[in-house]
Amino acid sequence: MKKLIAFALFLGLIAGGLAIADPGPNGSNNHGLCTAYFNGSATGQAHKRNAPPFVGLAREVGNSDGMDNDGDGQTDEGDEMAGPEGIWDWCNDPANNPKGVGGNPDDPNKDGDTNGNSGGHGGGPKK
Ligand SMILES: [Ca+2]
Ligand SMILES: [Ca+2]
Ligand SMILES: [Ca+2]
Repeated sequence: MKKLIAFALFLGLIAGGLAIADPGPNGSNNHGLCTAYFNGSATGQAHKRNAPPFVGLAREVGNSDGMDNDGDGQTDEGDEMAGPEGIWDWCNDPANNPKGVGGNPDDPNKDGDTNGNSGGHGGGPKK
């Protein structure tokens, strides 16, 4: 219960900062979003990922990752959402999140393929 309350407060902090239209990463909250996304129980993570700030994060990543996330033949066309692996990569890119993912995050790339959408990009970090 304490965790739930803490999480609700945390979400409130995020939402309070950008109550208007487009929740999601805005530069100043990238670290908090990334940290919250990858911490907590599996159930908790699944729940919070439906919350607007995290949906916004998935959209932001999905529409800027150069991949056809929804498999419709167009890339980054505006309605794509990235899965945890893509978001993990984004959150670990210093250009997006210099502080990295805080807490004790679960690396989706090390825990098997949990969402089945990683076909085609399993080659590890590119650079
Ligand atoms: Ca994309
Ligand atoms: Ca697409
Ligand atoms: Ca599409």
